[in-house]
Amino acid sequence: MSVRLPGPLRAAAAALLLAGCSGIQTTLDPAGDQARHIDVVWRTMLVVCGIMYLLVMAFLAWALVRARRAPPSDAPVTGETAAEPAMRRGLAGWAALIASGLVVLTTVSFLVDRSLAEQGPEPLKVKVIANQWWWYVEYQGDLPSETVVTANELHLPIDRPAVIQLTSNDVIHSFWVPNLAGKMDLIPGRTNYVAVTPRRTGAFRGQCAEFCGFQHAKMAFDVKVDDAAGFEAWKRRQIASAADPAAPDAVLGKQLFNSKACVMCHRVQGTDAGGSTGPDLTHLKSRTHIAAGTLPNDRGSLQAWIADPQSFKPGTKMPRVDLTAEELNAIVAYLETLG
Ligand code: HEC
Ligand SMILES: [Cu+2]
Repeated sequence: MSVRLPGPLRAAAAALLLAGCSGIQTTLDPAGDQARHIDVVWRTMLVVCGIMYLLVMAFLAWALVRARRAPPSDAPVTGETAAEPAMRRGLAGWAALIASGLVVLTTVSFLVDRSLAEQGPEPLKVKVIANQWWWYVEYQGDLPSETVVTANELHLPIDRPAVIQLTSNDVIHSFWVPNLAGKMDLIPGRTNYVAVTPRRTGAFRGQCAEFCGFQHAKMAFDVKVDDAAGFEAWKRRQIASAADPAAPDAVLGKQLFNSKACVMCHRVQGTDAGGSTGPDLTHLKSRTHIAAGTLPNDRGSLQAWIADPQSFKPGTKMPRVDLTAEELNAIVAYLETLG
């Protein structure tokens, strides 16, 4: 459903409506079916309400001009004046116009609401569990050994419907990738679903859209839409266990990681680390950001984050673990091998 305008008018409308509206976190640059449908509602509302507004303003201006022109009269009004039948017709027309505007808005939002609830055939299933303040992401495989677990990053293949199953471990959060779909709450003890069918490859940004505590603003995630082959390749890499480090400092780092508190909260598949209160780190380096979009995933940020997580994300559930500079260096050298 899209409005077709003649060429030049289209270009003007596009310039007006879209100037500066493209981006990786905006509803105005849809990259999937659901976001495109929501965009139709938005544009319909803008056009219908815009026309109504202009009409009201035009009549108001007309009435003001007429009132000034009319000769002052003190004579009491009795009976029906000559203008009244015309006014009655005008009012009826106005009421009909408002009613049809509302009917258009209701119909469009009803149809779009229905389309948002539809799940495509054989959708890809992804499980997302919200935590204060990060996202657990899981792709179930046919076998338990094919299950992919990651964090703060969602990978989707283009043109394939996906259903994202949403729940929460603590408070209510809201899952929102504006370029792909609308918001959906993640509620403890309840499972919600959101359907997304990406139609454009690229990187997008999601954000928790429900105030969930101190670090609500630092609860973002990356969304990567890839072609089918790229997605499968990513999945295969994620299924693999972490490779054993070879460099001496990384070997030491692995030992330290597994003997310090890190091991209680983080999982590294294929090692003794099996904690689940924090993000899975098996393929940490394959991700773009750490701490839910808070810092870029580079050596310096990892070092700074582990040295003092609270200074980047006050209140975060990752405590400061006492480490010497050498220990910190070794642990980061180990984490850098988790590709
Ligand atoms: C009490 C549990 C706990 C301990 C102990 C802990 N962490 Fe964490 N860690 C977390 C949580 C929770 C997060 C998510 C923080 C956030 O984004 O708010 C996290 C995030 C991280 C991240 C960023 C991961 C990502 O993908 O965003 C790294 C790297 C990390 N921790 C490494 C370590 C290392 C190394 C140690 C040991 C020195 C350690 N953690 C100790 C709970 C813990
Ligand atoms: Cu949240």
